[in-house]
Parts: sequence; C-alpha cells; structure tokens
Amino acid sequence: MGSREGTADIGLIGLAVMGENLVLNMESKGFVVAVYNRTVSKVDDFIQGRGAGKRIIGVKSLDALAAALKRPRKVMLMVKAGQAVDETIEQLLPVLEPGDIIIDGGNSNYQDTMRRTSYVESKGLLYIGSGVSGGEEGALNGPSLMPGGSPAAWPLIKPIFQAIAAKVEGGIPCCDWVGENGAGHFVKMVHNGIEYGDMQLISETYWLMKHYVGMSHEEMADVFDEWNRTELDSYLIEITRDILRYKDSDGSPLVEKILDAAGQKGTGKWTGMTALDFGVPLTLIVEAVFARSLSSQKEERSRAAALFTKPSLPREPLTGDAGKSFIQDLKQALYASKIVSYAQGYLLMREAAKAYGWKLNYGGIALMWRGGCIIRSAFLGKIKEAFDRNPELENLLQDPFFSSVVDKAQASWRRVAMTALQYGLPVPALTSALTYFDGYRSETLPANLLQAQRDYFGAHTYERTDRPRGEFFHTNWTGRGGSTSASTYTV
Ligand code: NBP
Repeated sequence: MGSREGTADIGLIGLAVMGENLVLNMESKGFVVAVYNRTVSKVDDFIQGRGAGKRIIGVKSLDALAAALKRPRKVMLMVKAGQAVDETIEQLLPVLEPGDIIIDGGNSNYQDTMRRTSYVESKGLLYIGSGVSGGEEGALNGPSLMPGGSPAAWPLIKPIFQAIAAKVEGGIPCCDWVGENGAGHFVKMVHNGIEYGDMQLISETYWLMKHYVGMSHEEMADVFDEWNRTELDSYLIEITRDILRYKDSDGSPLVEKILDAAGQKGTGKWTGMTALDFGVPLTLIVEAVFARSLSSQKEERSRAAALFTKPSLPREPLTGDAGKSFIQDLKQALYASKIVSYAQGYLLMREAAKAYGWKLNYGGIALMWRGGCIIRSAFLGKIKEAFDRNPELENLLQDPFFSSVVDKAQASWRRVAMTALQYGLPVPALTSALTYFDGYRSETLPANLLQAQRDYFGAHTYERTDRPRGEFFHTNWTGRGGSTSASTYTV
C-alpha cells in the first residue's frame, strides 16, 4: 500500500450494466471515478468505449484501485448479489485501511448486509449497503438510492450519493440516510415488493378492461394516459400506456403475443417471507408473488382450462355510460388497493424497525421513492405529507387523506370485485386488498371461534371479552380433558 494519496473521489467494482451507468453518472456530476472489474479486459473495453475521454481511471488490480483513491477511500461494489459480494469484501480488506468505506449497491439480502456491516466494522472500516433502484436508465440519469449501514460513513458519501440521485420538485434528491446496518437494503426489498404489487394491480385492471369491458388496446392506452394525469400519475401507469400502444411488425399489439408466464428474481418472495416472519399481513404483495407463480404454470393451467365450465362474459363490449362508469370504478378500485399495498409495506418496515432498533424516517422513504425508481409516482408525495402530519402514524389507512379516499372508493371497489368474481376473472391483488381492508375496519372478527377451536384441541387458552386483556382461560370442552393448559406464546 503506497503512502501517496490518489486523485479519485470514489472507486467502483463491477462494470456490468448497473456499474457502468453509475460510473458515467458520477463522472457527469464532476467526480473522478476509479474503476475495476474481475474480468479485467472489461476495464479496457469501458475506458476505450463509453468511458473514453472522461475523468475515469481504469485499474487492473485492487492494489491499484486503493492507490488511485482519495482518503478515506470509498469503494462501491456493483457485483452480483450473494457470494460475489463476500468474496470482493475479503479481497478488499487487505488493501484498504481503517476508516475507509465499502459500499454495496447490489440487490443484497438485508440480513447479509447486517452481517457484513458488523464484520467490516470489526476490521475498523465502515460499511454501507445501499438500495439502488431505477435499472439501467436510473443508474445513468439518477437512481433512487437507499443507503444504510455505518452511520459514520453517511456524511462522507452523502455529497456523491445526493449528487447522482434522481431529483424531484425543488431539486430534492431521492436519497437520504435510511438507518443502521441492513436498513437500506430492507427498505429496497420492501420497494421491490411494492413494485410487484403495483404491477399486478395494473395487470388486473388491464384484464378487466380487456375481458369485461371489451376495450381495444388503443382505448385502454387512452384510459391509462388519462389516469396518468391524475392522482394515479406514475411510471408504471405511463409504461403500461406505451406497452398497450406498441405494435408488433404485423401491426397487432405486441403485448398479446407475449407468453403469460411471469418471471421473478426473488425480491418479492423475500418481502413476503419477511412479512411472515414478522407476522405482518402483507397480503397484497404476497398475492402478487403467488400470481406470478401461478402464471408460470402455463402448461398445467392449459390442462385445467379444459376441465371446467367458463363463466360466460358479456357478449358485447360495455359501451356508453355503463362502460364509462365501470372504468371510473376500476380507477377507484386500483387507487384504494394501491393505498392498502403501501399501508401494508409501511407496516412491515415499522415492525422491522422495532425489531432491529432502526429509526426509520417514513416520510423520507416516500421521498426516496418519489423519483428515479420503478414505483415513482405522485402518490408518494401524499404519503410523505401523511407522515409529515403524523410521524407516528400507525397505518396509512388512518391518515385523514387516505382514509377519506378509501372510504369514498369502497362502493366502486366492491362493484369491481363482485364483477370479477361473477365472471371468473382472477384479480387476486384487488380482491385481497379489499378483504384486508374489510378485516382491518372490522372491530370484531371470527377469531373467537378460532380461539375456541385451538383451546378445544390443544388447550391453547383464550382471552375473554368480559375480562381484561392478558388473562387467559382454558375450558375443558368435552369433560374428558384435564384442566392443564398449554403455555401461551405468539409467533
Ligand atoms: P450482474 O448482477 O449481472 O453482475 C455482474 C458483475 O458482477 C460483473 O461485473 C461480474 O464480473 C461481477 N462478478 C460476478 Br458475476 N461474480 C464476481 C465475483 N465473484 N467477484 C467479483 N465480481 C464478480 O450485474 P448488474 O445487472 O449490473 O447488477 C449489479 C448489481 O446491481 C446486482 O446486485 C443487481 O441485483 C443489482 N441491481 C441491478 C439492477 C438492474 O436493473 N440490472 C437494478 C438494481 C440493482 P465479471 O465481468 O468478471 O463476470
């Protein structure tokens, strides 16, 4: 390790699609970037290609990378999530010094980030695990960045991170400190789960427009275009409009030629698994993950389709006032379901924050997602306002703005759900959101019977409505069992 300090503001390892674009973004904001890639030929390719003539220093070893950087060194990893991150950290530790910062910008599991933060800190260095959202285009022009990890590292990376992040009204960067250790990657995971939910909701809306209302692709695109100029203004609505307008070479809509078998990379599943671990009813996102799983069983669905009678759909398209009024209902149903999805996502973050001692800034998170990322939307501004009104907000559904929107949407939402159920059109996200809402707004639920069943077969005990909470009772239901109860515990 040489004692002379280098000139680069930051180093980046991993010149694949995300890494390359982030480097170009950093350079365009005036930072000098040193770049390294495991397959070193890619360094030359980049320096001679997209990086030519820019303040980018290509290096062929990690020693050279360390020597190229100003102190404290900041090294950002944009390598494949998983083992590649651990391996790269191991190789970096001997060439870095205490006080230097390792940043992982990949889609890492938040628990890995928690482990890596304490490991890297135990070596005297600082660690950041940051969610980076917005894909290739976001990386180049301004992603949403969600950094967490060692708090002492934040002031040191903040100027670079906030300079390269997307900006919303008033130049506010879509990047702020999220919290300690794995908080940044946790919030990114929830973002991805919400993305699954939003995409599924929009797809279900399209399905009803197509099969129940009988709309053409141009008509559907026009509706999404109109919605995009209202409270539903969002990137995903916008691209849905463009996708519906897109024609294949034969002039027909390309979307209808795309196989209805959805892929997934696992971040929605992680969100669902985490919700199960925390006991948070994240019903909409989990339904969205399962909807992808069911869609991917294409061949089996084809066999099942031949077995059952199909409910018959209206023969004629729903035109005139009936059509217009159903589209209005759909808009309300989509909006209300989306509110439920975000409410559930925020509940998950709240539970995790409690468990891990993170002080999450919920309004700030909405702002980080407001621009740059896939779920960017005007709606997130409303979430920010809700947390500004009440930073301790228990559930978004309790905010006066959101509760009034959902209350007004109820009748439409129910009409849409009933129509879908009547005609056998599967809309799991829309209906699960409504079912969650009905459960949430019900002071009483049939869990009294469920508790009786548990006590009947397992002596699991129950609390009584006529006694204070926390007192547990067991009944000898059959007269055969004893009076010993099982210990109570909650999972
Ligand atoms: P990939 O996820 O495809 O990873 C490719 C990079 O990882 C290459 O630079 C490769 O080097 C390097 N790498 C691998 Br693979 N194994 C390595 C190892 N053991 N040691 C060192 N380097 C290794 O790239 P990406 O799509 O640019 O994504 C980078 C990260 O950003 C991922 O975590 C991804 O999930 C996340 N992300 C991606 C997107 C997106 O839209 N693509 C969006 C947001 C976040 P090589 O050239 O030598 O093989």
